[in-house]
Amino acid sequence: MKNVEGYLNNSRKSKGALLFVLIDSENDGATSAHSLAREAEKFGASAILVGGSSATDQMTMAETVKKIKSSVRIPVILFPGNVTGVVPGADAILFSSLLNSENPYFISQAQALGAPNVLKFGLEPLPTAYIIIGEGTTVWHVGSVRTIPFDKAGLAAMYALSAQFMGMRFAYLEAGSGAKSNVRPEMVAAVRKLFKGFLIVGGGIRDSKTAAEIVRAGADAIVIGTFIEKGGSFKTVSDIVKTIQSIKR
Ligand code: 1GP
Repeated sequence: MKNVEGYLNNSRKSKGALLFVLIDSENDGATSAHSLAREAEKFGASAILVGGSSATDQMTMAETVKKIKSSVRIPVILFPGNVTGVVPGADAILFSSLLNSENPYFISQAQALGAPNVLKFGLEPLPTAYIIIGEGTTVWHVGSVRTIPFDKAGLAAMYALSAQFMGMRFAYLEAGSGAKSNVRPEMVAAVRKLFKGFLIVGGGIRDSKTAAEIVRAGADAIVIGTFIEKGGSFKTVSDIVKTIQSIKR
């Protein structure tokens, strides 16, 4: 797909808030990654994200992306945790800077190392401010994160405003895969006030009530990974899609 950014912005306008399904390329669950992706599309997901902070096997990732790409029509977007997450065959990449990392590697160095392959593989870069909330998750550990507590909405909003000023067109508020708590709606609302771009929220979302609160607070898309990977019902996924698409901003 050409112009994934245009597709996402148009879908946001025409459908309401969107669901992205995250598939870990090293998913070893009972259902294959491409079958999960196909189901996700059937039940209303608008994009498939492939990646994860501990997915480091580039060959498996490339193979998984290829299979998913041939199984769905919605865009396949890489969600890299490191340079190893840059592989051919996807439509686009969340070209992210982990703004609240204490390690410059995750803010700009991995990006410099990964950029030539983004160009070489013809991936559409979606400039994304990646902001991790809370602590104790894998992404928090791997990304050397300077913790933003769940109740410090103002801190997240400061980072989001800086992303706005730096020209990033996407921001991703991340509680971490399998997080016990999701990002609170109050924080989403504080970020929404200042960030004008496409706002993605993920981590620990498993039901339509939570998804609805986050969307009402201003998210353009929510991300669900663990719930689906662990065999959560697609009926719930379908309810989530219907609920978030019915919320008008
Ligand atoms: C993780 O935000 C995503 O990067 C999805 O989180 O796996 O908790 O749904 P979950």
